[in-house]
Amino acid sequence: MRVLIITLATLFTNFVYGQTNNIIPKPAFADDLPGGFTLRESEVIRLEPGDSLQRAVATQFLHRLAASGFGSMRVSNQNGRIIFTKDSSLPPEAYRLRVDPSGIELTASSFGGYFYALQSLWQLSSDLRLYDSVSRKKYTPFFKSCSISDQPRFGYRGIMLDAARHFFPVWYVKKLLRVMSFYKYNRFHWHLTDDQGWRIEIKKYPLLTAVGATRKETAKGYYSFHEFDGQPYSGYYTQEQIREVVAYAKQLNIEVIPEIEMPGHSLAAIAAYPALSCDPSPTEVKTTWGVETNILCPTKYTFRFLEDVLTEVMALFPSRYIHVGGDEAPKLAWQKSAFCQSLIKEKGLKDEHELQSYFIKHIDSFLTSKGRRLIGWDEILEGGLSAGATVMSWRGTKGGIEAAKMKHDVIMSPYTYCYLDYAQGYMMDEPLSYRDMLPLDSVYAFDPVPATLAPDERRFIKGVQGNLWSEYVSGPTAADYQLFPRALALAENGWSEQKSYPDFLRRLKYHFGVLAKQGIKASTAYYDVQYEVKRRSMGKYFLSLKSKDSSLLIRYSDQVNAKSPQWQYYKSPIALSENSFIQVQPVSNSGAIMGKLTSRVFETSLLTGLPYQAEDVSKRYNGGSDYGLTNGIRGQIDNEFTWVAIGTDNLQFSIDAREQISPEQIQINFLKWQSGGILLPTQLKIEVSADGKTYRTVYLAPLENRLYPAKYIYTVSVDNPGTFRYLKVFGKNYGKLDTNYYNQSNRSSIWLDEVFVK
Ligand code: TNX
Repeated sequence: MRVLIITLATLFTNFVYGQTNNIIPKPAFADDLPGGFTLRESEVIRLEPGDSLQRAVATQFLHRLAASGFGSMRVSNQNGRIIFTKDSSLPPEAYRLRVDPSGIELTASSFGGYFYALQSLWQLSSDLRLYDSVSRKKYTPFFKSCSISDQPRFGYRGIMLDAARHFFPVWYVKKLLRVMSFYKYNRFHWHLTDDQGWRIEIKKYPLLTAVGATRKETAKGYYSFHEFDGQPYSGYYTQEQIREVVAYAKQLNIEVIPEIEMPGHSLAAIAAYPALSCDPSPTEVKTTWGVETNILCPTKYTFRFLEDVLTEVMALFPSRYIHVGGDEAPKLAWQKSAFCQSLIKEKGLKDEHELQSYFIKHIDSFLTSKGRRLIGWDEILEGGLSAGATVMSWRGTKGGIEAAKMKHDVIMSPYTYCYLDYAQGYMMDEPLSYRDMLPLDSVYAFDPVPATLAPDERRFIKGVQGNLWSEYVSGPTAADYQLFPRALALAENGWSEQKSYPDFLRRLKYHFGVLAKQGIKASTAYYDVQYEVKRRSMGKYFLSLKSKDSSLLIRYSDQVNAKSPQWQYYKSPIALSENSFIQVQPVSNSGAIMGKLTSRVFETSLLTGLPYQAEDVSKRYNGGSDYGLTNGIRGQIDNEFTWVAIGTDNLQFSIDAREQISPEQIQINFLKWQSGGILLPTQLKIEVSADGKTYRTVYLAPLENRLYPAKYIYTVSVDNPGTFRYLKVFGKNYGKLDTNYYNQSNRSSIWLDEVFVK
C-alpha cells in the first residue's frame, strides 16, 4: 500500500495530466492554452450533415465514454460545442484539434484524420479513468485547452505479429490493435504461416489447419539446446475470426496485411501437402526454430496451390498489400532437384537465385492481376526484383537502400532497430527472449530514411515497422512485455519529424500509467542497473552501479534474505570483499520503485576487473562485457548469460596481472552442455610467465567429454603455480560434432567462466 501511495504521489508531482507535451507520438505543432473544457452529459456533438466519416468517429467517442462510466450525449447537425469540421485541404491522416473553455473542435479531411484527432484528445484527458472499462463509476472528464496541428511523417506505420511460432488469440490481437491505434499505428502485418504452424483456415485445403496447425512439441528455452516440452501445440484463425479482426482494425484506421510465407518457412504447409516440396516424402511440422531447408518446389501444383490460397486470402483481406515472405529460403533443395534444374534451363535462368526471383515474379503477376501489390522481405531482391514489388528491409537498411535506388517502395524494418523480440535489457536479468539485445534507446535512435539516399530517392521510403517474432514469446503477457514500451518509441519514429529522447522518456513515465490502465505490463528494463567491477590496485575492487535513466536513484543492500533489508543510496563505487552479495533497486526521487530488483554475488580474486585478450568471444554473453571472465561473477548452470561463450575455434586467452603475483591457486570453470554442442576442450594448457616472453607450462592435460554428465561444470585447478605476471590459456576445441551431439553449426563451442587466481 505504501508503495502504491508513493507511486501515485510521484505521478502527480512529476506530470501535469492533459498537457500536449505528454502526447506520444509527438505532434507536429502543439500549444497549451489556459483553462480547459469540462465534458458534461448535456453537451452535444455537432456533425456536418451526411458526413459518415465524422459520424463513425463521433460514435467511437461516445462508446469510449460510455464504456468508462460516463453517460451518453446527443449528436446533432445544428448545434453543439463538440464540433467536427471538414477541411479538404488537409492531407490524409492530418488533423487539427482545438480545446478551449467554449468547446472542442476536431478538423480533418479523412477518417484517419478525425480518428487521430480523437486519439490525441484522449491523451489530453486529465483523467486516466477514460481508459478504464472496469470501474464504470460516474465522473466528469476534463480536457485541458490546447491547439494542435498534426500530420504523420510516414504513411505506413506498422507492427508485425508472428502468430505462427506462437498463436495469439483473437482477443489479444484486438487489444493490440486498440493500443496500436492509440499511438497512431495504421498497419498490422499478420504473420500467419511458417515452418512451425499454419494459422489461417483455407477452405479448399483443409489439411493446412487439420495437419499444419499442430506441432508435436515446442523447444524449451533456446532451441539450440535441443530440449523439448513434449506438449502438442496448436491454434488457427477461422475465416470468420479473420473477418472480425479485419473489420475491427478498420474502425481503428488500421489496415491488416496478411503474410503467407513462400518459398521458405513453409514446412507446416508441406507437412499437410508433401507434394508441395521437391522431396515428397512425409514430414512433420517443425518443432525447432531457425531456417528450414525443405522449401516449396516451383511446380505447377505449387503455383496452383498458392493461387488458390491467395484467392481465399484476398477475399478476407481487402489490403492493397499482400505479403509473401520470401526470406530465408536456402537453395539446397532446388540444387538437388532434377525438376528445378530443368526448369532453370527451360526458363533460361542463371541459377537458383533467379529461380527464386522467377517464383516471386509469378506470384507478383497473379496478385497484380487481382489489383493487389506484392510486398516481401528483402531477399526478394536476390536474382532480380519483381516489377511492382515493395521491399521490407530487415537485414539492416541495405536492401531498402538498394530498392529505393531502383525506385521501388520500401518499408524499413531492420533488425538493428525494429526487432521487438530481442532482449531489451541485460540478458542475465531478462525473461527469455531472442538472443540479441535491442534496448529502448537504440529503437528510438532509428531514422528510417538513410542519409545515403539522394533527396529524390528518399520518397520511396514509405514507412517503418516493428516486428514481434514469437519463437520466444509464448503468449499475451510476454508479447506485451516485448512490445512495450519499445512500440511507443517506434510509433514516434513513424509519425514525428521532431524527436528528443530525454523528452520521450519524460512522456513515457505518464504513458506507463496509461498502458497499465489497459492491462499492459510494460517492460521497465531501461531503468535497470548495470554492474561494473573496476580494479584500483591489486586486491582493491570497486563496484559501480549505473542506470541508463540518470534521473533515478539507486539503492542497494548487502543483506541476504532479509525481509525488509536496510537500504543505502548509491553515491560512489562500493568496495568489494572477497565474497559480496548485493541487491540493487532503482527508485525515483521520492523513493518509488522503478523497474526490477536485481542481485549479484561477486567473488573477487587477483585478476578481477582486469581486461583479457581472447578471440571469437560472443559479446551477447556475460552482459556483453569485455570483462566477462574477470567480472567477479561466476558462471551459473541455470543462467547461460553468466558464461563467456567462445565460438567454434580453439580457446586462447591471456591476462596481464600488471605485477608479479604468487597465488595459491589458479581456477578456471568450463561448462559442458551436450545438447547445445557446448563441450569441454579436449586438451587444456595453462602457461605463466614473469616477463611475457618465456612461459612455463603449469598445466597440460587431455579432457574426455564422455566421462562427464550431459550438463556439468568442470573446474580445472592448479595449486601453487609459482610467481608470475602473465597467464595464457589454450583449449583445443572438440570440433565437428558426431551424432551424440547437436547444434546448428555442427561444431562444438567452448564456454567458460570465471577465471579465479587466489
Ligand atoms: C529472422 S526477419 C526471420 C524470422 C525470425 C527472426 C527472429 C525474417 C524475415 N526472418 O523467421 O523469426 O529472424 O528474430
